[in-house]
Amino acid sequence: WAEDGHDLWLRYRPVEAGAGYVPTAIAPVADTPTLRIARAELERGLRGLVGAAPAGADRVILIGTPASSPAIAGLDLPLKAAGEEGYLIRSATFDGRSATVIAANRDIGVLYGVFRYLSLIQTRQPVDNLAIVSAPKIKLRMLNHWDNLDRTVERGYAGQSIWDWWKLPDYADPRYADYARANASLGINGTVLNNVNAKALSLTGPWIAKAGALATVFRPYGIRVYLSARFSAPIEIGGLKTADPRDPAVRAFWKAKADEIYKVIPDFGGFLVKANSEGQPGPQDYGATHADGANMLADAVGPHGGVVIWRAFVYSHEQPDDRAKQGYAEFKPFDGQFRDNVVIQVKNGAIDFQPREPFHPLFGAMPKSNLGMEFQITKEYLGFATHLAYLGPLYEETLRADTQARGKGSTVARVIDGDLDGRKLTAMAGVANIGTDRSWSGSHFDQANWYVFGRLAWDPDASSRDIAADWAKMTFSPDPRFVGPVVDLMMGSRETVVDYMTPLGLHHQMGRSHHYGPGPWVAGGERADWTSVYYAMAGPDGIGFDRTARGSNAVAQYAPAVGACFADLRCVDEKDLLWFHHLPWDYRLKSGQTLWEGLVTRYSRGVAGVDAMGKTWGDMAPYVDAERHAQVTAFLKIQRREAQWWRDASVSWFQTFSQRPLPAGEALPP
Ligand code: GCW
Repeated sequence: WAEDGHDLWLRYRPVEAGAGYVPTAIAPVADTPTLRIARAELERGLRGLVGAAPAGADRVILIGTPASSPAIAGLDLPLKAAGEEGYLIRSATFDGRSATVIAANRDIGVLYGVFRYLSLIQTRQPVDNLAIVSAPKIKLRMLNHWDNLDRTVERGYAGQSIWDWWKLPDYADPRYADYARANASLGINGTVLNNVNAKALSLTGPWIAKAGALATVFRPYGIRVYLSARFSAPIEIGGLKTADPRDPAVRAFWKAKADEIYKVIPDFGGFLVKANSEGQPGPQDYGATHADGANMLADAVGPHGGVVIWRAFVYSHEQPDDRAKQGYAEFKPFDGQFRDNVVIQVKNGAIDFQPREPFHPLFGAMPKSNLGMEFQITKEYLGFATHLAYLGPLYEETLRADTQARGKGSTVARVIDGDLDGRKLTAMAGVANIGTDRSWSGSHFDQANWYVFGRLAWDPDASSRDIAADWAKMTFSPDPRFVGPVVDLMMGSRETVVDYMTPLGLHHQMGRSHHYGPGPWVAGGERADWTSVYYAMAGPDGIGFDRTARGSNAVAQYAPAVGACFADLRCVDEKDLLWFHHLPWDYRLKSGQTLWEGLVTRYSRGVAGVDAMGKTWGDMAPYVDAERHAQVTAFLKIQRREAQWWRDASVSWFQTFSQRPLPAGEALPP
């Protein structure tokens, strides 16, 4: 069949002869919606990987919960560690046959366990002597779709929205179940259907019914539906004159709206809100606070078990201060004032999903609030769908960063999994890269970013390299001659993009508003603080944004030891140099090069990095079907050309300020 990528990492192609796996029978499974799906998945996977079990097969798999399976109840398994969503996989003997048991406290854990078991075979690990227990460390593992009601997708590069609103609720496209299945294979358990730049229309009856139809498809896969809420909805669809969260009529509107939604979607997850940011309405329009706004909505959904996810991505051009400081400045003072069912969703960095950002200063700074992580899976600032950039290392870098909020070892991962401050309601969201594209994500390698996001949401301490290896084996080939080079390629790919776009801590140098390609010269306009020139601060004297005490003092928003390090040229990592410092062109880097030379060298290194990826990929032809191999090859050519474009444009532009010659061996086109 067509290798168009639609199967994602769930391809289940036959294992090589002699790999040592044998056909296995599946013991009878209780008939519940989720267990039916789990059984079908197991059957599909096993049949594809190792073939159908012959009658009387001497190996058997038992799946279920103690409540649904007397056999499993009889095994008296230590299921406590599996929690509400986790699972246990054990090799055992049952009725004299050798058996594998996949057990959980709830049906959804069984489904997750089935996917895990199949992945063991997909990645060619032994399955004879298993003793696995796994439970998610984060409670809400969610995708955020920036999908509009007209099916365009903000910052989407993979076609239209997969939500076919026009035909909903009457027709449920089979893609919805495929989508739920893929997400369940990663343990993702929530999805926000519509863009955070929300329309009030999405909260009207007909649209609630459409969301309800999707929720019905997703439910047996353990996925809850959420909606982005427009803060001014009480005016737009409620006939009110205000959306002031302190106004009783406004509060009543939201309570009634929540009741209406829960009638249709009894397990509705809750609201995601972007308020008072980039022109969106919010409580500050009425002199009220983020806490007032979030708590009002929390009170509306709380009685139904819902949550409010309130974004900390706030900034406005009317605020003259460094944009990087605004989120912290607006939220930190309200620590402890948000309801228990509110999550403050914080982007990984303080500006906006750049190829590299230091971790957001809010992590560790609000111990009395639920702080969730927001990563971007779609590559708004990293070359859209064609540039190959595996984001695992980006996510991992943020998760492992040490906030030092409670001394050394206070990693961002421990903030968001609740461990550091004993928080129970924990969350990690990824802005989806999913669309109607045949390969779902716009390119084959962009599937890896969806995959690694899901895996890290389950376990934020997992290794992005291990995850890349699993993905590469499942998606392409488990042949070590493929996996070794391709995992190395993936692991280096994001740094390569950093090199040719924004080396040494530069940021936001992309073209205006579309964010594709170089635009370091972008300046002025209504919002000077949104532009490249403002972020690079290049001039005859040097380059970089001074966030030390001499400049915007953004470093003061971090724990003292962390801020002191960022501010200190002897301590700050050169990867973040120009994020925190404005330095002369002749400043000496650790390598002994001047800053100017080091910049140029890094841009060139980025171009060379794409060349190297192209070579490696070329060598992989024997291990990959021609169809997918050709697409990746073509996209790498685009990336090579555009890396050069980035380098040449950036070096030319900055040379007008540095007024220095290029280092030996470097040249620009005439
Ligand atoms: O990354 C920026 C994008 C906007 C986006 C905004 C946000 C949804 O350029 O398109 O709007 O951030 O996260 O709210």
